Amino acid sequence: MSLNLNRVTLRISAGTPKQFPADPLPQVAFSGRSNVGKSSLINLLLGRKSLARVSSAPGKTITVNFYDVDGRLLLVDLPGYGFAKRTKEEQARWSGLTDGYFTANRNADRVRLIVQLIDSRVGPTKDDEMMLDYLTRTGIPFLVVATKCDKLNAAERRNAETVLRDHPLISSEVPVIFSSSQNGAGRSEIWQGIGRFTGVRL
Ligand SMILES: Nc1nc2c(ncn2[C@@H]2O[C@H](COP(=O)(O)OP(=O)(O)O)[C@@H](O)[C@H]2O)c(=O)[nH]1
Ligand SMILES: [Mg+2]
Repeated sequence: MSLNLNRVTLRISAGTPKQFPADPLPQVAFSGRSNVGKSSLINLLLGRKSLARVSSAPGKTITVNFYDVDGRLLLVDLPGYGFAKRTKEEQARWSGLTDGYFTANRNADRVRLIVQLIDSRVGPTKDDEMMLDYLTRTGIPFLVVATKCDKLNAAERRNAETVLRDHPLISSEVPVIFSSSQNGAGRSEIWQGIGRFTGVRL
């Protein structure tokens, strides 16, 4: 049976790793800088306008949001990073949740794929590079999604492709997909990647 995208719910907005769901569904997590377009991408993938909150005040909420897709898959919105105005306390909360997700998670073996978002206009920031390095060390497969590609002209797009493709922390087997939540670019390729790494039939 193919995935029914009319059956999507926010399972939990977890403020501590203890609240992470314990059930054995495969998980796909979305990681990226605050404001990179994570919530917009999740909405695009799920065909919803505002299931995941799209914020104009980035970095305000530090939670891990689990979306149950048709009882067969969890899409996980990780808290954004690179938010300059965070206090030490907020930064510690971010680390606790992120480390908790990748290591202390009872279901760490259910994490099948990380979708690492990078703003296509900006390219990898120092924080993105730290995350790419961290992801590489977890050994969990990841793909790179270059967001907001609707804002690039053809020359900028070619340049962004080269920068990402040639980046030392993005090896040649890592897919790089350009996306736009405005015009839907990348949606089917990202779903294909999710299907391939989770074994879930789309
Ligand atoms: N032009 C354009 N803007 C986008 C795109 N994706 C997100 N945005 C805008 O970027 C801002 C941050 O998006 P959001 O999804 O909340 O980012 P998050 O903090 O990573 O979850 C919002 O103003 C969005 O409308 C995109 O593909 N194209
Ligand atoms: Mg968000």
